[in-house]
Amino acid sequence: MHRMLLTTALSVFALVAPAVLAAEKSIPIHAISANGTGMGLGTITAKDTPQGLLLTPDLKQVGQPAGPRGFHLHEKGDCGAGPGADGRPAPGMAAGGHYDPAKTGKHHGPHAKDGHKGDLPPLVVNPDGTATLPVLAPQLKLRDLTGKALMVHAGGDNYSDTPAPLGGGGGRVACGVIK
Ligand SMILES: [Cu+2]
Repeated sequence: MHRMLLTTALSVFALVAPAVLAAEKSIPIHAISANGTGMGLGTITAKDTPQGLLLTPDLKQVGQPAGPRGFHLHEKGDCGAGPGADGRPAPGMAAGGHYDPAKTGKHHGPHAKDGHKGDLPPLVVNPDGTATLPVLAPQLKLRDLTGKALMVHAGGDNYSDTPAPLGGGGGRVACGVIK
């Protein structure tokens, strides 16, 4: 009898567990510097919805300024430092560029079909340094995230390569590797 119950419980678990595990991902986010990955800032939870990928931040101490920050899916799952524009180590450069499977080379934002697939809506930092406002990425699915990195930039994002490349967000300040 016990054995039957256990077998039943195990088969129910086997059926349900993969669906539960696949339904969302909690991605740990860290401050980054030219020395590599630093303090943990919290998590961003990613979940598929009928409208697209929902990313819900639960972050603290993201730093100033408050307001919208450039936020993207970068192509490599590595938040380490790498050569910056001047060749010296710069934060988060090991994550590579924005996820761009179609090789468009264009930064046009989360709704455009002719640009980086990894362009996300901006991450809003509250005046107290927390970030809690969810964003929706209509062209991404949870499975697109595996093996890449979420990146938060120092400045905003105008969804254009002008006047500055890649939305003008500049340096990389926080990052999370997606397993
Ligand atoms: Cu970026």
